[in-house]
Amino acid sequence: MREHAWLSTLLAAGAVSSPLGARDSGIYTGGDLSGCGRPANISSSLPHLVTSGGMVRTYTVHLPSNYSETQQYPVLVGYHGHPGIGLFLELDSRLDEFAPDKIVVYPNGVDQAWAGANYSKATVPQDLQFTADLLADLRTRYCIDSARVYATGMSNGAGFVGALACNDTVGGEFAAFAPVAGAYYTDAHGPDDDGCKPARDLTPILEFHGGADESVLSWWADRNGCQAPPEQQDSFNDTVHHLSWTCRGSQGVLQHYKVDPMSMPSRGPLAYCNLDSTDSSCVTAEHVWPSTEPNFSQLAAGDVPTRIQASEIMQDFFRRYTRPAAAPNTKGNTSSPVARSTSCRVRYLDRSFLEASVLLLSLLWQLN
Ligand SMILES: *[C@@H]1O[C@H](CO)[C@@H](O)[C@H](O)[C@H]1NC(C)=O
Ligand SMILES: *[C@@H]1O[C@H](CO)[C@@H](O)[C@H](O)[C@H]1NC(C)=O
Ligand SMILES: *[C@@H]1O[C@H](CO)[C@@H](O)[C@H](O)[C@H]1NC(C)=O
Ligand SMILES: *[C@@H]1O[C@H](CO)[C@@H](O)[C@H](O)[C@H]1NC(C)=O
Ligand SMILES: *[C@@H]1O[C@H](CO)[C@@H](O)[C@H](O)[C@H]1NC(C)=O
Ligand SMILES: *[C@@H]1O[C@H](CO)[C@@H](O)[C@H](O)[C@H]1NC(C)=O
Ligand SMILES: CC(=O)N[C@H]1CO[C@H](CO)[C@@H](O)[C@@H]1O
Repeated sequence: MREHAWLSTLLAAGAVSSPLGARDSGIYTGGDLSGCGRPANISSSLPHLVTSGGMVRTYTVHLPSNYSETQQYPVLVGYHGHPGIGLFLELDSRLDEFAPDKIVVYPNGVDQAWAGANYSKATVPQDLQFTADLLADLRTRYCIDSARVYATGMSNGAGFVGALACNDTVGGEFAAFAPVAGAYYTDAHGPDDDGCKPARDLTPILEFHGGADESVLSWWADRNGCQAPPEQQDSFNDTVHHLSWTCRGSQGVLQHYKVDPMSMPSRGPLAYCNLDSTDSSCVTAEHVWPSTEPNFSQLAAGDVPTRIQASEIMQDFFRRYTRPAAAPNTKGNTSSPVARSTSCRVRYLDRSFLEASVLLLSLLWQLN
């Protein structure tokens, strides 16, 4: 298609600017632009199928409501928790509503899990490769700003976001990471472990947790060359703690929101806590997606809403980061391109069938 090649050339030359503003010369402008100029069906939420590592993998996509194939959009990939599917994270986090400017992607793990845990069916290299294949597939379908690709995830999915942040090839495709209530199975051996090879000297990470083991954070502080101690702000009557590190001269590259865990409130899990409430049973969030309205992960955990809205806070964090062009990394060579699976074939499934099954699954999941 000549028209499309012409558009790609224009975009590559920067003649058509990103909807989010101009770029600095030090910013990554590579990435496949073949999806630019290709009209997309905005109302379709059909899952995309990608063959990766010999398996057929799936992901769903939410386009901005005013998506235009001549503009490049940032991407947010959200990894669900276990047991779960992308739709659960979508319902729980409402990321596409909190990130209306981004193409929001919900991939599905193998057997409702992401790699790293002892129950995971896929291996870490398989799920990393799936992420690489997913991004490659996405770039051929939609007009992507490859300098603004972000990752978030919940619990087991957040643990996998940690594995991504530790990867110097496909991990390097991401500008920033925001894991929520992560179970970090793969990053478990300290800051100098060979298994963690971040793509760049600075890895922007915003992490949310109730009462987590904070060693992984201190390792990232070490890897990012952050100053100790971090700045700490306590709010909501000292129940929400925000830690922010300055790393290699850059403020807030590593941030942490800790919402104090509380015992199960006597009023029961369905109670709705008013944000202005002074009732201390209204602060919780051990292993949930922090949101100010009750959501599924909170209900499932017998929890109540939190004072903070993770889906919103992470957008402000992502907005600050763009993938740098070069990777002045002392730890590894990041200039090598991300490999794609050799057999990358894509198909569609019938939407109504899938949606019905997914709805049924989500109902079963809630009853669990
Ligand atoms: C777009 O997707 C919707 C929902 O899947 C479908 O009903 C509609 O026919 C599609 N439109 C086009 C032009 O493909
Ligand atoms: C598209 O929608 C987003 C989110 O609502 C808005 O911020 C942006 O300005 C819109 N862009 C255009 C070109 O209308
Ligand atoms: C998986 O690991 C958890 C601890 O993280 C442990 O409690 C559980 O027994 C393990 N399960 C298997 C099947 O190894
Ligand atoms: C990073 O992920 C790729 C898969 O895209 C894999 O081939 C490579 O071994 C991983 N690197 C590390 C350090 O884990
Ligand atoms: C703050 O916490 C203290 C101690 O738990 C409690 O006495 C006080 O009422 C709380 N104040 C507000 C505004 O929640
Ligand atoms: C980094 O990788 C690229 C592509 O594989 C290679 O051309 C280059 O020589 C490597 N650089 C270093 C410093 O190893
Ligand atoms: C972020 C957020 O508030 N998410 C949702 C949690 O789930 C409930 C039930 O669907 C929604 O009402 C919330 O908006």
